[in-house]
Amino acid sequence: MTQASFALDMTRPGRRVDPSLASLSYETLELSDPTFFAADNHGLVRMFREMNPHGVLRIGGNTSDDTVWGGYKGKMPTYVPRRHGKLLQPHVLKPEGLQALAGFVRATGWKLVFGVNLRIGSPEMALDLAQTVQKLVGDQLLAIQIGNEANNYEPDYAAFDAVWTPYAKALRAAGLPIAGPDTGANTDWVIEYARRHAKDNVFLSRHYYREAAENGSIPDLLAGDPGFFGEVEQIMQVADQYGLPFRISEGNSYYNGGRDGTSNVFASALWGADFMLALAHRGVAGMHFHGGTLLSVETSLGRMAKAPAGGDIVAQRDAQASRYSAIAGSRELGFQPRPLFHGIALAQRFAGARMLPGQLDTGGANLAAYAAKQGDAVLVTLINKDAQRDASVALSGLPHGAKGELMRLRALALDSRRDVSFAADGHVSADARGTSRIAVPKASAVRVRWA
Ligand code: BDP
Repeated sequence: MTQASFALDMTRPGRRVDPSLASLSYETLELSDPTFFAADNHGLVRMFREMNPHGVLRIGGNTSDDTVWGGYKGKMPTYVPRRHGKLLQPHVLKPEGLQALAGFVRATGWKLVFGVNLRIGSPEMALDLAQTVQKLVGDQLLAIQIGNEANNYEPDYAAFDAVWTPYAKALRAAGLPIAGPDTGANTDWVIEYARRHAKDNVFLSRHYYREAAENGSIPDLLAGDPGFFGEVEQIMQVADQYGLPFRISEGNSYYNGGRDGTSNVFASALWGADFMLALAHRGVAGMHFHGGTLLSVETSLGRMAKAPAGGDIVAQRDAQASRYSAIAGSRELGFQPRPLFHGIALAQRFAGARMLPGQLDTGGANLAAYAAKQGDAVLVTLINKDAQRDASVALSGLPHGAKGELMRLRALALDSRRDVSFAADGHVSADARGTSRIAVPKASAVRVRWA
């Protein structure tokens, strides 16, 4: 048993956790089935509301830059999208897909971030699409974003800025809210973009994936990514300077569709909870986990996909979803949470709270700890990402004599694909000096709400 400690400091409250922290990202191609994002797709509406009643849905990804707007009456630009060297037919977004999306957004209460095609070089078509989105979605439209990971097709920031500017001008002149730059991984782009365009934007954005799926593994995922959080701190300095929120508008464990046996197992739940709280601690407003159907994500990568049939209903639903998706299933089969969903739900319990600093001594285990003040209550989350070591964590700095309500996130093993639970697990008390001891078994997390 590893002896660890976590000393809370109630005297220096930090960042407020934005209620939209738990957010999602889907491919534009998903709208080609107007029964998916639809008000009467009750199973999916329920999953969204359960994850977060105040979330933000971002529609974009590679397929946003491969899509032409079917409702556009102007001159269609000639263009063939290319991905991984393959020539593809552009996807046509039909008005029914957008109408259904508007109904879905209303049914969930979520806000919408919508991506328009930058690669095609038609600000006119983008404006027409964005205005249609705004007409349908109203004030639930948070922002239009222009292009997806333009760093993959523009040689440098200056080239991106040059093609982006006519779009931004057209959208702003029409009174549309915009956000960006939605770069894949270029922190310098975000900073330069903020310097040039902060006043025209409602938030700043970039993406995050730890690595390519080919290089993924459970130990790699759970090892953490301190270099990335250094970049987040750089962006937050600039975001604060301009008074803009910063969102990870798309991201997940591993790109190229996620890694089977890592992105879709219990390890991803511990990773997701830790990742979100590490972002919130630094003041990041939202984390949009990318996912959706296997078909749309594989198509976004220029690959063909067909979900294998067979197995019990849980396996069948699982097969419908991209490997990193937090939600699996289909309208016909019903929807179910992936392990990651439960990790997101755990972190989302911090919504609206003010993060508190704390001194963590891990005792050598792979442990993360977060605390926050939520009204009169104090929240503490301990995440034991260690595959070998159980931990016993001595907490101090708690409200004296407080009663703590436990919830545990657990599964049989780090590579469990199902039977993940996030459930109440009794009570503990802090003593008269405000200390308490909590056991956190290996590969599990606990959340304690002290009142
Ligand atoms: C991102 C793209 C998204 C892909 C994802 C991936 O925006 O469309 O599905 O990578 O590779 O770069 O999984």
